[in-house]
Amino acid sequence: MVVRTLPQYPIKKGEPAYKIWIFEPGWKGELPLITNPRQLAEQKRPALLPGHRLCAGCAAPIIVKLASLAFRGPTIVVSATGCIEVATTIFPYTSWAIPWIHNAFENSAATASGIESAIKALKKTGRLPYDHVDVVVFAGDGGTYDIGIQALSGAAERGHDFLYILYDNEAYMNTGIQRSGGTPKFAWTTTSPVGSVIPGKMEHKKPIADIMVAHRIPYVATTTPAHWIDLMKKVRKGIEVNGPAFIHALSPCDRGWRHAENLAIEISRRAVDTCYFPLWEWTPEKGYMLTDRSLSIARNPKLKQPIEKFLELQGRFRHLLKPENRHLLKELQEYVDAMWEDLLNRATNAPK
Ligand SMILES: Cc1ncc(C[n+]2csc(CCOP(=O)(O)OP(=O)(O)O)c2C)c(N)n1
Ligand code: SF4
Ligand SMILES: [Mg+2]
Repeated sequence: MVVRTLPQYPIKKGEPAYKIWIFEPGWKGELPLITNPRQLAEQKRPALLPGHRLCAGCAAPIIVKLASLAFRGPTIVVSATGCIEVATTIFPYTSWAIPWIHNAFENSAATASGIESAIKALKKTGRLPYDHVDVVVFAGDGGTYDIGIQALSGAAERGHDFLYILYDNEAYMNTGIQRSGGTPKFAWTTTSPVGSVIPGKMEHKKPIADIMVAHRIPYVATTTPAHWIDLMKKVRKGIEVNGPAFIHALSPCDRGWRHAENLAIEISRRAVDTCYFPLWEWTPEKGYMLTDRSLSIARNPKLKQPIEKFLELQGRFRHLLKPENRHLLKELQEYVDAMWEDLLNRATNAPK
């Protein structure tokens, strides 16, 4: 089956912002299927099928499903060891409806590089029956901030054409909630316990998306599953650029963050509303650009919420709301404010 190349982002002037071009596997129409999110949910089958064993209330499968609704297809998914991998491919079953490969914890970007090189070679010799085959990685924070950064940095520097989606649940979750370079300061984890010696993790989160910007790859963005149009648009952009693209998606984990099973979306929303996790994208042409709710907050600072709004729903931060830890809360608020100010100064579309 020959697959047509679909229209490129950005969407044309005058079209509703939510309009997204979708390729449905097996679809043979002349024009791309154009749909809105509601139709999309009704019509398009996500790449991740029901029956996986990720925890009830986990944000990770929401991210995968939304992302896959924006795939143009055909797509090959690469999975680092982590919750998404262990819970979707329990031998002899799989929840993936598209080609999928598991690699070791540390080398998903290297695996993606190899696949992309093979696709290029097939294309060059006329043996690829498609205009393009997209390669998308899903890897956790442990597999990205820590053990996978070498492979990721190398693949970015070599310029391989793939999209890397980091689902950041801010700890090594499937192995028992150990702290990672993505765990925020003062969060409880099993290796940064809260007690009389330390009040949780003592270091701040590594600025992983900014580190990817420093590689000057074609596209870098942040997103959350609560901002689903934002997420799908960014995934599609990341796929359509030529060269490496990186998307940092916040991924609440009810087990590790100690929150109720129905709160992943609300917590994602509050992460953005408090400016703990701002939404932006970066391209070499335009630099940092705020998107969605973060752009609204930049235009109307009254919308910005205090950091407690993000913390109060999560057991991993319970100690920060005790009266004796008010100074820690103040420190965290000042850190978030400083990071937000810094981003406002860098964002080319923030009101100056
Ligand atoms: C080299 C190596 N070290 C350790 C492990 C054990 N291990 C597998 S997954 C994992 C944690 C993954 O954390 P993260 O990438 O954040 O994904 P999550 O489980 O949180 O989804 C660890 C420590 C491994 N598989 N390989
Ligand atoms: S441990 Fe957390 S990230 Fe892993 S499946 Fe459960 S809720 Fe999701
Ligand atoms: Mg993790």
